[in-house]
Amino acid sequence: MSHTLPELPYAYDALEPYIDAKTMEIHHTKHHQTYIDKLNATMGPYKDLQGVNAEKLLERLEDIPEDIRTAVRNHGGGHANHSFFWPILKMGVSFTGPAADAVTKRFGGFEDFKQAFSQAATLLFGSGWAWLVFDKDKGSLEIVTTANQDSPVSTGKTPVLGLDVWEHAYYLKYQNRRPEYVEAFFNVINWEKVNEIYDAVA
Ligand code: MN3
Repeated sequence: MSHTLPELPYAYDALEPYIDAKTMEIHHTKHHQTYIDKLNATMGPYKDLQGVNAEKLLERLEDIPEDIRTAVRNHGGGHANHSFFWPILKMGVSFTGPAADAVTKRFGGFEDFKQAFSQAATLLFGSGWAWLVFDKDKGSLEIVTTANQDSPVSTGKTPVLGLDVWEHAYYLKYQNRRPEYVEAFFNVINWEKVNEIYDAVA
């Protein structure tokens, strides 16, 4: 079983004007596809690992053979992170439901959460992701960032919401203005999907 590109649950222009259609198309068909192609090439000689989904591989990176561990971390991470990202985007979903309640309880309200998350996403140096995760050890929601395509699941944290802040995610429309892209993201968060994810992990 090889890894395949998941279909987007919406059209490329569905997030306009916040995230433009061209960026979505290139991001999905080129960037995400490339992570998948490289992950499949990496897994080629490892028949017993070929049927394992990317998140499961990332949850136990220490058990992955050393000669492919970095490739699994990068390309498996790229596949898992983008697969997580697409469904949590949608236009016009209101901040309500169990995840919203938990966010309000943890951070003091939507605006406080937005500020804390935006700061993390904006200050992250270089390429990576900002995340809202459920930390099972602490039993609470936390904001974390990861470098490159590292996944929170590799450190035992479960993503509830995530934002790709690689330049490829925003450069066509926003060029170097990452803070504007981060601001725009808050208009296209699919809180219905985030509620589903939160209910399954918390
Ligand atoms: Mn990306």
